[in-house]
Amino acid sequence: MWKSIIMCWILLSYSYANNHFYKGHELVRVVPKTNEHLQLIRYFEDSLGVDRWSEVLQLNRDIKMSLPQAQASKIKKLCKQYGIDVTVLNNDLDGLIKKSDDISKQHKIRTRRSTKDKNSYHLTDYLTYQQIVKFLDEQHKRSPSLQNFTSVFSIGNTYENRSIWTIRIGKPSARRNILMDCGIHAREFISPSTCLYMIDKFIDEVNNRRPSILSIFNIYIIPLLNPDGYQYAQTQRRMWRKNRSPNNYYYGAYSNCIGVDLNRNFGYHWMENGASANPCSETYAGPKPDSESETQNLQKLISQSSRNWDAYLTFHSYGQYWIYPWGFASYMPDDYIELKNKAEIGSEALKRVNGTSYKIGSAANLLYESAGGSDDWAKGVGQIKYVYTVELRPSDDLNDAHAHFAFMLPSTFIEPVGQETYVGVKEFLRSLITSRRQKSLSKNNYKTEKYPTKYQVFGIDQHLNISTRYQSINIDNIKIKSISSISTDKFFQCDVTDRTKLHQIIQEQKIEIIIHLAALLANYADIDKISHVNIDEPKNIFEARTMLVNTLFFLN
Ligand code: 0X9
Ligand code: ZN
Repeated sequence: MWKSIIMCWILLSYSYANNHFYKGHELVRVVPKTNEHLQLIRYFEDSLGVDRWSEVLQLNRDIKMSLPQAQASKIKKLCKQYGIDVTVLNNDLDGLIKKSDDISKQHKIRTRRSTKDKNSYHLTDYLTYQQIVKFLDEQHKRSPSLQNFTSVFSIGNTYENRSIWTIRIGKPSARRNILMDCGIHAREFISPSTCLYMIDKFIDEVNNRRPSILSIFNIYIIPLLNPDGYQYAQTQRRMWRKNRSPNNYYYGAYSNCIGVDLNRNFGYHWMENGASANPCSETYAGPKPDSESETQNLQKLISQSSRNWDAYLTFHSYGQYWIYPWGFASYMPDDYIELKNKAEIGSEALKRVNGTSYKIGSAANLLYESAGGSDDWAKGVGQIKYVYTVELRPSDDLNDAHAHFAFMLPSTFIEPVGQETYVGVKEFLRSLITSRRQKSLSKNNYKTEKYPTKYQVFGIDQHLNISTRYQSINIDNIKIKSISSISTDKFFQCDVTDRTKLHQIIQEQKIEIIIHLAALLANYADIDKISHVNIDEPKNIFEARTMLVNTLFFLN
């Protein structure tokens, strides 16, 4: 009795901690009609703490975003000023989180009553990190006589020192390897639960001595790549996306904001598109490519030369997309037809289970351009041929009955999503066996691009009253007098490899703020370290503003 009262109290206080933060956050829908609208939305994301929930960022498409309470009226005013209609879908994100939690709690009570099967606890609840560790151990021990079919190991630790556990399932003689990961983004709870579902089912196959796929492939599954972020999302902030590494020393400037978006941190065309240099942004790419231990650990596993990977699948949510590279730019990999065909095979099989439809396409074309994803790295650097990001349920079509749950799918969905995804993935794997093995990208095809040396150097913006530390780059501290106050005559062209010239310009023009690359060059002699290029002329005032605010540096 007392035990249950204490449990209830713990549960209640957890939900309180989680929900409290989102009180008054508004969930809105906008439809950008012009490129200027798109830029304005990017600016909201990068500089006003707006969290875009919709995968797609394209003209004339619905975009769902959550607005922090403090900025909501300002953002809505700007939208009005620039002719963007705003529909408020929900004026309290708290309420939405609570609704999903309530459904999950009911589900837990119902399933606990209806089943005595101890092994299915991963279907009733989104497990904690500790429970996932225990689950892997139990799965490994499930059939002692077949124990060499599985092994559990850590690929390394996270910033907060948690092990990133991995399970290998397959006949020891299997020569080909498949890699899957889940939970790169903390708040996408349906992703780790789907990996756990698949682990359970693959091990069932081993036990039933039906290991046809598993005699050809060793399947490596990392059910939770970002355990620090996940734990934080489960206990503190349900919408947390990044990892938990602090950004308190950022090339000489400080930020109190925590976390790097791991899916912007991978060092292939890093920061070229759709990623932020602002540590407070949800899509902060990190201080440099591959800076995060979670990123490095995954890369180490992929790069182990003894392993020959046929495919890499990374599971996210939401939107129901089966996506192939590239994300950094909208052109296609040479072999995209093969990637597309196999995605079709997988998603058609998936659909046959519960009728769930997936859209297929390249990340940049189907969603938006964004660089630094694990998928692009796995293909571009890791040389894996079949690489996919699978965005699980719900759909992002607002007409879909479950779309409103977004990242907060109640636990009632764990089983159907796991079931259909498992079938889709298995069919996809079968298709790899039947098709003739393609030669993977030869190492020589991988070109290391030469970094251009011409960059924009921004002049001082009289309208920015900026204090001396990065941590104060909070839009309210910056005190923008007018958003349209930056004009292009304040930009100076300069070859930043010419450091004497750079400093001369800086002194002559009294430049105090320069963009990322130039600042890096000012601080670092080693030019090879610089892989971030963002050399486009800002197309309009929003892009200029966003680039400026996101890439501020101060020369002392
Ligand atoms: O933006 C992302 O990282 C992924 N969507 S999510 O809503 N789960 O955050 C999509 C990644 C697609 N791949 C690349 N852009 N490389
Ligand atoms: Zn994601």
